[in-house]
Amino acid sequence: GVFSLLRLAAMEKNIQGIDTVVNPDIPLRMLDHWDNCDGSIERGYAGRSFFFRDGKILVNERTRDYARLISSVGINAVAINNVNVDKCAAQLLNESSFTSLSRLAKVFSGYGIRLFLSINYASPMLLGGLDTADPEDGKVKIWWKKTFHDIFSRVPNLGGFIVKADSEGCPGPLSYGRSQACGANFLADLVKEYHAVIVWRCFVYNCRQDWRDYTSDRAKAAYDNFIGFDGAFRENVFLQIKNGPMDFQIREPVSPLFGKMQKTNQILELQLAQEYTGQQIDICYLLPMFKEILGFRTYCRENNDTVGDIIRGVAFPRKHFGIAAVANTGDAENWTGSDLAAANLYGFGRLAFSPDLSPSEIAHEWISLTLTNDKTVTDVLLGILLRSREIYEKYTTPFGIGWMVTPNTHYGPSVDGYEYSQWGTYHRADHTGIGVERSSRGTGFTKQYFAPNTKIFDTVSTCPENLLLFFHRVPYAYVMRNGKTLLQNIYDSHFEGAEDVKNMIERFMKLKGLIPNYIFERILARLKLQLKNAEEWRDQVNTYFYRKTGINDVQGRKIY
Ligand code: GCW
Repeated sequence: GVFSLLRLAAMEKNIQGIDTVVNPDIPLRMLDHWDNCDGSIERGYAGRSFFFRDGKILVNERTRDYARLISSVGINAVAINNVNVDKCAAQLLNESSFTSLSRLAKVFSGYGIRLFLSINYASPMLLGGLDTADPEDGKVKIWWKKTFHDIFSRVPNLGGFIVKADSEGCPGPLSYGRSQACGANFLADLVKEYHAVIVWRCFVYNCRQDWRDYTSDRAKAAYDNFIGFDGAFRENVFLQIKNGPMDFQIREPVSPLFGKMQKTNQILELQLAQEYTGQQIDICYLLPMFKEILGFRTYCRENNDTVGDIIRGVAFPRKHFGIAAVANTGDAENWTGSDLAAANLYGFGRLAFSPDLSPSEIAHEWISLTLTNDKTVTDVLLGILLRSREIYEKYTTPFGIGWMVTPNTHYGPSVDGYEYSQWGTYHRADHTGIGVERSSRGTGFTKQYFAPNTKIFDTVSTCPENLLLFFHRVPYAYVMRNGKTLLQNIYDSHFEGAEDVKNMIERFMKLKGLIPNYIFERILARLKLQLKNAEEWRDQVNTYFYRKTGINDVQGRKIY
């Protein structure tokens, strides 16, 4: 309440006689930090961790500032460590960590935030010296029971644990022939007496695929691995589902698990850390994307069937729903490295609390609270933020194709970077066309949706064009709705995207003297890097397709 009063005051709104009640629609509103205990951050673009340094947990002024910061925007749960839990981070379950964790948890609880930890499924082996982590093994059960007893009796305000199991090399129940439900329920039963929950991630897929294999489709994996267990999970298990079926690309369809899992607690997982969306160098205001995801109609019921309805608990009568995002913070002075990336952190919290707010209202609030109410600044920054996602998409991977990034780092173009790798993220471009056919005539991914969506996505003429190449293999000569061929649209999109970045910089220059100079310079420095990146994407992608097809740009622009 106080924070919202402060917000109104900062926005110079009339607060006389104010009498409002605002309740959060989504009960669990969580930030997931991918911080490692050595102080590094997986996919971190804003400096080092402020939770860990050299194997130690940090609790200091910044911890309090952080708690206040995120509480002010509506967050009520935080997981402080990476879901990839190495041996060092596994020690968070050890006695030696409890004093610091307890201090941290107390700071959080002062701001209404519950602490979560990511745990390694094989902890009984890593920490307890056992030779197995099989959930059906008696010794394993005794080990976890004691471990949970110890940590819950020493660390207050602990909400539960996140588990990345059987995913990208992380251990899990599958290694012992046990199901995902068995693995999750086993832990859930043991933490129940502490009123804690198990957040179980659905990012389970084969990361050792053979690129020659046209029969398997990574997009289908999460659904295939979990749909059979709907209703089989305990009341205190939440499944955490990434927004799309692949992995936080600039555009993906919504995961078909939403709507299909009707008897299971769910958390929608988003990514604020801009791993595939510009790495907090390129501007990419993500709220338009988040809003689209919440608004997606699943057709699981006649009405109230959107993802937003599901995670608000309106679509299905269940108590436990949530929204989580991979955090984009670090020890950078401005928290997010890029000043404008802070709008994503702010916006995620606001949207989680009040999903009906629009991306533009949220951006407006953020500009007022962070910088100024000056009209020129507001107009320029609103214009930049609100178009930034579309621009990033234009110069990188339009029409839903995704990937084409530099392997490992995931910044900058490498069209075939993942094409012959094991990760299952192929575009399969040749001289005639591009894309994976995921319709009912292809891998059958579209059949994971309810019928109206299957139909829409199945048919090239009704498939949204911004997802055309996600769902279909399309010849370059295919004529799109604007009357131009797919190839010409690919060329145009990249030329325009890079041009848009130039215009964005021009508009931004008007802010000199209107916002603090050090902030102006910090943003400008990143914008210049963004332009270089955009030009690199434009030239590499266009050259790639020109060389594959030998077909000229109709406007005769420079392609190499
Ligand atoms: O996209 C991938 C990232 C990994 C990450 C993984 C996940 C934490 O590249 O760095 O690991 O997703 O979500 O588990």
